[in-house]
Amino acid sequence: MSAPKIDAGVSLTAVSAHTASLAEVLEILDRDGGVIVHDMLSPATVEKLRCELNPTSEATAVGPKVDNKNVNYFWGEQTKRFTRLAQRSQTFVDDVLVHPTLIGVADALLKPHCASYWMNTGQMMIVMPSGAPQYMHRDSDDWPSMCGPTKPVCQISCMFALSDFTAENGATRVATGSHQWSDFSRAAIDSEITQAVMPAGSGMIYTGKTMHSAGANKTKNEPRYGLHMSYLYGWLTPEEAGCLGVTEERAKTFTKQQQQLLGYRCYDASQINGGRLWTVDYEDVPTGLGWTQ
Ligand SMILES: O=C(O)CCC(=O)C(=O)O
Repeated sequence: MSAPKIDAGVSLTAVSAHTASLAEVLEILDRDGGVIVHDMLSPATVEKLRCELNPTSEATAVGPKVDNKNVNYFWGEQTKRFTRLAQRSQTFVDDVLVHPTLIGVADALLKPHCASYWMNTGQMMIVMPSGAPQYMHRDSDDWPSMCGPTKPVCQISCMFALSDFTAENGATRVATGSHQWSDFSRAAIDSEITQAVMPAGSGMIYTGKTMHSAGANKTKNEPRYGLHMSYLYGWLTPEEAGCLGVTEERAKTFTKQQQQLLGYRCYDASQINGGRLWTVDYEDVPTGLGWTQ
């Protein structure tokens, strides 16, 4: 099935995880730089994630965490953020980290350039009432020499809605088509920006080259619960030190794929004429650490 035949424009196209093929998702992503996929998570899964992460959501303070004005503004003075989701939520490990739609997209777009990819970060982004809009950016700006009009996509992201995302409560803003601009130094103008308005359980999948930001939360009492999940080439340094955020004891219970994504496996490019990275005593991580199982 091919993507709905609408002209590429400002608005994001939405499809259903129940009916959309991977080819359709990839076609829209390639055209617009972002695609909303409804029902990626069931209501029960959203509820479990919210419950498992709630103690940390409650305990996390809003706003600045470092002594740098720009970083604090970027993170959001009224935004609660925390990572280590694989340590804090089994549902994250089972239903988000290895979500089949995301793995399908990451396999298609990242695997041609790496032997394996890993988690860039899994991050709660809770924009609290009166939160200001974040400035527009590209996630791949973190690796400047990898972010430009002619560069391949080195990162794939998804913003999951764990509460309804509305225009008022800070739904992610997206400059559709910005992944294909010939000039990455130019700013987006208002008429080029839309918002990922979507019900809880949906995800907005976007590339590291797509300009976007958190929207303003203009409500008085409605936090916007977003869960960001992203993947990165296995030979680039991720934003989050995934394996340091999860105890070895817990990581041993995960599947090989989950371990790989969290940095509990080495990056092995020996089959494609590359080397082995992220080893322990020259061994794959579990062997080097002396795991018996
Ligand atoms: O919260 C959002 O909607 C987007 C946040 C974001 O893009 C970021 O923090 O990098």
